[in-house]
Amino acid sequence: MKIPKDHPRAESLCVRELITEGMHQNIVAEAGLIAHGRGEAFDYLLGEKTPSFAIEQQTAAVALMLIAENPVISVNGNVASLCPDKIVELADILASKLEVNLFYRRVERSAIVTRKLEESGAENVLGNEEEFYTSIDELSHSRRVVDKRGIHIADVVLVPLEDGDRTMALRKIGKRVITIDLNPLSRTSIWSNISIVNNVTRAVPEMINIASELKNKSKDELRKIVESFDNFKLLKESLTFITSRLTKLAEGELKQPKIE
Ligand code: PTJ
Repeated sequence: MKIPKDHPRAESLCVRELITEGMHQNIVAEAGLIAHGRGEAFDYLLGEKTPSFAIEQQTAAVALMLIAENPVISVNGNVASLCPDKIVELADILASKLEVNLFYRRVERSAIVTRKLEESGAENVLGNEEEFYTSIDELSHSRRVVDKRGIHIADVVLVPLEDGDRTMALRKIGKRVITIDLNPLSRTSIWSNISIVNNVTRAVPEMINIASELKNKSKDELRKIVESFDNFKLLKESLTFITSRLTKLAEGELKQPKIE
């Protein structure tokens, strides 16, 4: 569908188009549409802008990726549809591997998601070659299949837009996990080492900018950023932010716009 540029929600509708188009191309799972709708609702509560606490979360996440020995970015259907170029660029600047890991895993879907990343410039996407498959025993569903060269040996895994089970499983096997999830109350956010409460479409490009600044810092400086980061303090801040925003709206800022 062609979105009229002057539509007041044009940006959001264009993103919806990306997701639905992604589903028709077999990149996005059907449930990915539901996940997207849930994300949209939380983004409304945030005001559809990056709050300052998210910049702090993103900075700690980038610092942790930069000091990691074996960083991996795990990609699912939604991320491959929403920001394929940017996720490839982020992996590049962070010297991170990219691995396709799907909740609703089907071999052909995994290959289509991989192709999408390759069309966006990725060179070595992991997660598709059977000879390198291994599994995370802590997980019962198909997401247990990981690549021996990627998530299996990673010390830090960035899982944008994730389900909570796998975050828990990755933590249990000793990985440090960074997530991007608009829902600060999700199991994903609660189980991560660093939870970024922001929209992937804003967080990923912002993380690229942060990475180009932090790349010149020493490992010691980066370690200090990570060590001083308190995940639960920031998660609570995200709740305070939403609550006070809603309170201000409820106490008067919410008004009907003038008809011109
Ligand atoms: O492609 P697959 O097969 O791996 O499946 C991917 C989905 C997303 C369908 C699967 O992982 C899933 O079912 O996830 P959940 O449990 O629905 O969780 C998705 C989370 O992402 C929810 O907490 C949403 O609020 C959040 N979310 C949705 N869209 C965005 C988002 N967070 C950040 N940015 C978004 N654009």
